[in-house]
Amino acid sequence: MDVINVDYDGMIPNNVGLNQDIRVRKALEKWHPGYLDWWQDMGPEGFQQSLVYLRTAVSVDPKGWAKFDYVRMPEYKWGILLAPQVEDRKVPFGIHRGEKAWQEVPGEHRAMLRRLIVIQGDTEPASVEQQRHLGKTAPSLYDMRNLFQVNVEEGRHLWAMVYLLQKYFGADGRDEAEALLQRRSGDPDTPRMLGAFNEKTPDWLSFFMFTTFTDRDGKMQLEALAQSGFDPLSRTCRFMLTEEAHHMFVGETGVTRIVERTCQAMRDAGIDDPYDIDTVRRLGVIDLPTVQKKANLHFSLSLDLFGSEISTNAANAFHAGVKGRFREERIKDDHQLEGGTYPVLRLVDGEIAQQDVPALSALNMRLRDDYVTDCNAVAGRWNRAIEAFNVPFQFKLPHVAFHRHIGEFAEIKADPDGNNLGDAEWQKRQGEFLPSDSDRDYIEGLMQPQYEPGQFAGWISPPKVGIDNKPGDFEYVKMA
Ligand code: BYC
Repeated sequence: MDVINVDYDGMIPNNVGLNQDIRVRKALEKWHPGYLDWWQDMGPEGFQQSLVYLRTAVSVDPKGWAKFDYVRMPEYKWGILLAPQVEDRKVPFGIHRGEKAWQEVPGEHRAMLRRLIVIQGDTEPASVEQQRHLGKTAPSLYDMRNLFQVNVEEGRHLWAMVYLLQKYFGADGRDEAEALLQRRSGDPDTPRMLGAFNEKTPDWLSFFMFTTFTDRDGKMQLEALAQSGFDPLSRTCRFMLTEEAHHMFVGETGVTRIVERTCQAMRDAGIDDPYDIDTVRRLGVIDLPTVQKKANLHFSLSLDLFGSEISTNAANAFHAGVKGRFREERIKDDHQLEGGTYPVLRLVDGEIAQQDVPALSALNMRLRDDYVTDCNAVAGRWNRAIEAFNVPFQFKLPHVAFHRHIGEFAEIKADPDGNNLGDAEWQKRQGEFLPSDSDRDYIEGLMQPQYEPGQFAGWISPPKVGIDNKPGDFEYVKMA
């Protein structure tokens, strides 16, 4: 078996030797039609017959893993790709630290591993479902192509988790793989598992915020799972991270382009005050305070995805060697955390206070802290784009207590600075911090499609470079 180049002979491209693994191949071939039905029902609405200039993974070699070509989405080659095996890999943390990494699921950690793989798997189709209407309002063919690229790759990430379930978890795994095709984002009876994946992605600013903040949670969770002592999970997540980078690029640069367009329009019209919202909106661009509100919403929803600050689940997963920390190998400690402490923000007598708690129970908080650092760097880059236009406005990520539904701060109603407002004050003022109905209506009104090659909707700037270095007027999507 060639672990670098992908076998394209069978129905399912893979570098895991599926042709020799008849049981798993048959199970996946049986799952495939249900997946395609799901894609037709819940994948991008319209455009299924359009030719989209997509990248497909053809290798797991970091130097040249993808090829670009026109593809109809239902014919995309969703494959199963694992990063190459690291010879003699050891469990990097927890009670089993230093033992040989597991090639099979250890019986005592089976339920925990299955739960983590199912949760990870559930988010992938959920995001496709959330984004399925957006093609109809794409601000350009370039953006439409990026949306569909993200969608097909999230579909591939579902395949990646389903492979693990089918290969390593027997009948339970098969049932879970089926259930992943049954749940639906936002459905009151059969919702997706995590909160943020049941929210709407109603417009393109939301899409860019989602790919900035929620895909970045994906990055952190995948990094933590890539450390796993269960080697197939580690290898799967390592390769998924390669694709995830583009999703975050789409999000961050999407917001940058919106911000630049707004600043440019303000400059051209001689408007200095970014808070003069009505005047800015008359230019047909998205005012910066509204962009901030969307950031507040998507950042806070994404913080919930880290679970509770103090978590026995997370402690157990680390202790067992199943889920590690962000860049575990770069951390200088005993990698077992039996004695240490970690500072956690908590709600103590109604006040937000920092407390040292056992490090093992604070792992969700720690991963979230690493995430917040990463997000602050993004906000810094957006601010530099604003500074280039001398517009007096700076984005600021809200306090971690703001608008939370999970963990220490779920009970309080804090403003973006972390002041507890109480219910009545929050009801009165939430429209200052989160998109209001009129903000949403305004943005929705802007969402008119622009399908001419090289043309962009008036509220967003063109990108600096094309995908795969294509010229500005490249036809990224050929409509059917
Ligand atoms: N919503 O100890 P706790 C991505 C539940 S995104 C609903 O606080 P734990 C992507 C929890 O299940 C990354 N329920 O938390 C991005 C538990 O319930 P049970 C996806 C929640 O377990 C964009 C209870 O509360 N991957 O890839 O330490 C596009 C107490 O749990 C939530 C992963 O998340 C919530 N937000 O941590 C596409 C990695 N939070 O079981 C894709 C796998 C907690 O007691 N998952 N609960 O009934 C995990 O590592 C952990 O399960 C979590 C939660 C981080 C999610």
